[in-house]
Order: sequence, then C-alpha cells, then structure tokens
Amino acid sequence: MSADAPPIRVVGTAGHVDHGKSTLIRALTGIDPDRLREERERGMTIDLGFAWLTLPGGADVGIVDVPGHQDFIRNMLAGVGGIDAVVLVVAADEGVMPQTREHLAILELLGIERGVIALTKRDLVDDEWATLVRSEVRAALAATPLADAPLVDVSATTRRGLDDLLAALEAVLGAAPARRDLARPRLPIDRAFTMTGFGTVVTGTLVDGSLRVGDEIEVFPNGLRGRIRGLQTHRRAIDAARPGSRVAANLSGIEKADLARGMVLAPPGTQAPTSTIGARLTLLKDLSGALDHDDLVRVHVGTAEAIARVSVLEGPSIEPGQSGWVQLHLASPLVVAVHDRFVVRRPSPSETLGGGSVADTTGERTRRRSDAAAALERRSAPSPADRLLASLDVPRTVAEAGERSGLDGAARDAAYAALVAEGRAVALADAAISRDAFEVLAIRIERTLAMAHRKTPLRAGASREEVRSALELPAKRYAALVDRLVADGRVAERGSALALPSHVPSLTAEQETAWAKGRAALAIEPLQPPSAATLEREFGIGREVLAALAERGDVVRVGPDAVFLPDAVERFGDAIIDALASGPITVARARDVSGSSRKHVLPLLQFLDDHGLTRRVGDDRILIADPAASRAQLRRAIHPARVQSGGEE
Ligand SMILES: Nc1nc2c(ncn2[C@@H]2O[C@H](COP(=O)(O)OP(=O)(O)OP(=O)(O)O)[C@@H](O)[C@H]2O)c(=O)[nH]1
Ligand SMILES: [Mg+2]
Repeated sequence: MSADAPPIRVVGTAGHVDHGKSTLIRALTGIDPDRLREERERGMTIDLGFAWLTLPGGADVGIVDVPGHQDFIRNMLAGVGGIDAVVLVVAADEGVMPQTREHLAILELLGIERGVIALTKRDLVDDEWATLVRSEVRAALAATPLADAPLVDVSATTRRGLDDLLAALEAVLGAAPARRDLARPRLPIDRAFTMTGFGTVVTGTLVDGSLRVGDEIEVFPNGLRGRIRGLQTHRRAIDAARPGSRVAANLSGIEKADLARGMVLAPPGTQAPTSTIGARLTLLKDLSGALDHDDLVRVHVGTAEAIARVSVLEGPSIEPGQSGWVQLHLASPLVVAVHDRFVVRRPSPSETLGGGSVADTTGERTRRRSDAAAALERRSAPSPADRLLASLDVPRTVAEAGERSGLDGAARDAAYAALVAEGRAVALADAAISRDAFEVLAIRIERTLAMAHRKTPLRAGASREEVRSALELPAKRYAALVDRLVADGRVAERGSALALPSHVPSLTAEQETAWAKGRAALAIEPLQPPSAATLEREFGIGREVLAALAERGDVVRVGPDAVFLPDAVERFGDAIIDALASGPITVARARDVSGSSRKHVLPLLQFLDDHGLTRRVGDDRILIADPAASRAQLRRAIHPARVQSGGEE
C-alpha cells in the first residue's frame, strides 16, 4: 500500500426502474450485478449488486448497482452512501421518470455532487427523439449539483458510447477529492454472508481509515468482537484496505447470524452508538405536506436505517423546501459520526422528505427546544476553530471535542492551537475549555466564596471540597482551575481554605471589644499568658474568634489550648535560637532563658519542632539550621499570611 498508489474509487448507479442500469454495468464490466435468482427471474434489481472495472488510465473502480424500483429505495439508499460519483441512467425511450427525480434528490441530500449521465437504450430511439430527451434531462438536472455533468448516449446492445462513458467517468473521478483518512476506520456493512471454506464475510465501502488483516474489530452496535482473517477488494486478496475502497472482510469469531446490513465494523471501542441525532434538516420542495413536530420518519445513514420521532426545535413544523433544526430520536441506536449525511423518508405513504448532515450525536437534553437549536447552530459553525470552541462549552479533552465537532486530528490540533493563542480557549489539566465557559466557572467560584465569607465571616474561607461541590468537576481539572485563578490573583489560598483575596476574617463590634480585653490579658505576662479556655470563660473569645484572630495575625495558636501574642512567640523563639547556637538545651534551660513556665514552654517548643526549627534528641533540643536561617523560618511560622501575600515583592 504505497502512498502514491492510484486512489480506489467507488461509483454507484442511479435511475428509474428498467432504465438499463444493471445491463449497462454488465456491458462495462462483464459482471452481472443481479446476483439473486429472484432478480434474474424477474429481470429487476431488488438488492444492491457489485462489480468493478479498470479505467483506461489503470485505476480500479468499484461499482455499486442499485435498484430503481420505488419499493426498494431503502436498498438504493444503503448503496449510494459511500460513493465518489454516480452514473445516473436515463432510458432514451422513456426519459425522466419519478425515480430519476427521487434518486437525484437523494444524491443531492447525500452530498454526491459528481457523476456522469448515461442516456441508455439509445438504439431504441432516433436522433430527434434523443435530442428532446437530452433537453428534458438537462432541465431536470438544472439547479442540482449535476447540472453540468457530462451526458453520454449509450447502448448496451450495440455497445455504442461505452468508451466515451468510461472516458467521461475517468475525468469526473480524476477531479474528485481524495477520500479522507481520519485513522478511524468504519466499514458500514452492506452485506453479510458465509462462504464455504472461509466462514463469515461482510462487505462494504470503507470510510475514514484503513483496515488490516489481523486487526481486532468490534461490530457496532451489538458489541461482538472478532478478528479480520482476510481482506479482499474486487476479489483480490490484500493485506490492508484503504479508505474509499470496496472491501470484503473475512471475519473470525463472529457468526453470520449476528451480522446484518446497517451494522458497522470498526476497531474495538472506537464508535459509540447514538439514540439521538441533532441536525439541520432540509426538506425537498415537492412534498405532500409539512413535517410536524413528533412525526415519525425513517432515517437512512450509511447502510443503516432506523425509525425516528422528529423533534422540530424551532416552531411547530418545517414546510416543504425549508430547513430547520431537529433532533431525531431513534427507535434503535445507530453508529454515526458528526458530518455524516442522512436522508429521512416518510414511512407511509412512502416519500423521501429531505436530509442533512449530522451535527450532534450526544443527544444532550436542554430545557428548551430553542436552546438545543442554538447549541446545534454553534456546533455546525463554518470554521473549525469555532466548531471546536462550541464543543468546549464544558471541559473536555481536545480529542473528545474534536470528535464532537467532526474534525480530524490535524484540523483539530491546528484549531486548538489557534484558540489558545487567541485566548479563546484555556487548558485545564487533561482538558480544555472555552474562555467564556472558563469565566462561568470562575464566577461561580467567586460567588461561592463570597457567599461563604458572608455566612461565616470569621472563617479564613471555604474548604476546597466545599467549593468543588458547587462545580462538579473531576479533581484534576478542578485543581488546575483553582491554580489558574490563584495565579491570576482572583482567588487566594489561606492554609487549606480558599478565599477571595479581599477577604479578611472580620469580628463584630462586640467581638472586637472582647478581643481588646483579651489582648490586654495576654500582654500582662506575654510568655505566661492565660489559656484559650480562660480567654473564652473570662472574655467570651471562642475558638472561632481565635481562629479569625490567628488568620488576621493577631495571635499565634501554638497548641490546642495555648495562645500567644506574635511578639511573645518571636521573643521566645529568638531566645531559644540564641541559646541553641552554643549547644543543645533541655526544657528546664529553655524555661530559664525565656523566662516562661514549664506549662507554656512545652507547647512553644513543640511549635518550633513542628515548624522545622528544632528537633528533639533524647531530653535535649537541637537547632536544625544555622541561627540566621532559623530566625527567618521563625518569622515565617509566626506570620504565614504575610509571607504568602508579600513574599515576592
Ligand atoms: N434495446 C436495449 N435494451 C436495453 C438496453 N439496456 C437495457 N435494456 C433492457 O432493459 C431492460 C431493463 O434493464 P435492466 O438493466 O435490468 O434495468 P435496471 O435499470 O437495472 O432496472 P432495475 O434494476 O430494476 O431498476 C432489460 O430487458 C434490458 O435488456 C439497451 O441499451 N438497449
Ligand atoms: Mg438493475
């Protein structure tokens, strides 16, 4: 599989019943696409037929032959989904007929914009008639993407025009864009059968990536897993199948009975069946009536189909020729990707209604239908960056967001880089989020903190967990969000709590009065102060108030019941550091050098231990660092808040 190998193309037929599609394919390829006995007996195509040929230039082309009869339109829909170009067949003797028009409409809805028109059975009419029919065909094609498609007179009987037809097809395919390769292969199954000596075989037109012999695969949506035992394209064994080619895959580990048209083969875990498709639905002009909210339709996408209830998101209905945002609620889940084209038909009376391209497969519920429409609108924005941004309305990995926006790896990465550079997206740990959505989260945090400060003005702030519960973010992303807000100066870390930078725990007037008295009591003998219990009993200064005072830097809580003025702790620490400079000291000596009591010295020494200044060795204390470093460390231990907010200035 070399990179410059000619692209493998797939062409489909289309056109009214009996206009000569299958006969033309047989004449071009030597292969009879009508493989069912019933088809041969009735002289009519019922199900899809497959053939292939080599163009004059050497490129291989797979061919999907579809039935023209209106009863088998669903088979036609399953066949034309993956084609590069169409051979639209119009019989010269009959001209444009109903399914000529219906197939044309379906091709347009599915985004198939290239093709060749074959005016077949040319041997049955004279030149004058042929001229009339040609202008009738041109009129039918006007205002469709095939308006300028080459039109070739052919006859399978006399073989007239067959070479011209192939030349025209070769030119059209040469101008067709390369099939996209997203490295996310999907094989929408159009046939499943057993072959003697091989076992289970499925066929389809491969899209979005390559498959290799030996690959593990999963069948979606039923979840069965197996392995690719062999691959063929146009009956030739190959090691790897490329996107856009017709593929027959021989599977091990999966029974034919578990497979059917409409299922999708892909690497395990790479697809997610959906029950709701969000899209802008465009209705054809000539319909029997409008499409109403809650109407039942049949949705065709890839080789699959499902009944769905239509939720019209704007207004009560969509009129013929108009378009509107809808959600299609599927009766059975389908495997589809954003940007897949789909067609909807009315089950009875049977009628092709319209179609569109999938904008959303997540089926997220919104309170109002108009909100859902607005979300879909954003998600199908024209530029990749805008689409990606619309998917970053909540934190998502860039891969996830890319998938939701229908962007392949390269386009997604470029769009993300641009968004970050423009400040329109923000990274949050493993995820990213739009700037606007980031602001929503930031404001929610600020509001949560403001509320906490109002409710408990004495507390340093709200705990991280408390704030997180207002957001429902996974831990890593939440931590990244908080880090960013702290870095931006919008949120302050106060110990284990979060606060608004402006928040200072505040006391009431009475509490301030009580504290004035308490401070006086603490200052009488700063190194032998009253205990916390005494402060509460005598001055009504409770633990909450003490915590706030500690937060403000008015006191240092040294132990569960020991409270000191900051100056006292500083004096004690300096005295101890001085003494330790000339060797280890005992508790008794610490008491003597500081002029305190044993009861107070014990928690104070513990405080120094806890802050990494000193260490116990037997009955002695020793200094860990040198005296100068220890003094700096002491001041940090006493005034943590001051150091944190002003440390870098
Ligand atoms: N005279 C003449 N008859 C043709 C030509 N092409 C097809 N026919 C005949 O037209 C009839 C229908 O041909 P098919 O090829 O089965 O038509 P089809 O479009 O495949 O029909 P469906 O698949 O049922 O939609 C057959 O009897 C063919 O022999 C032609 O070029 N000249
Ligand atoms: Mg046929």
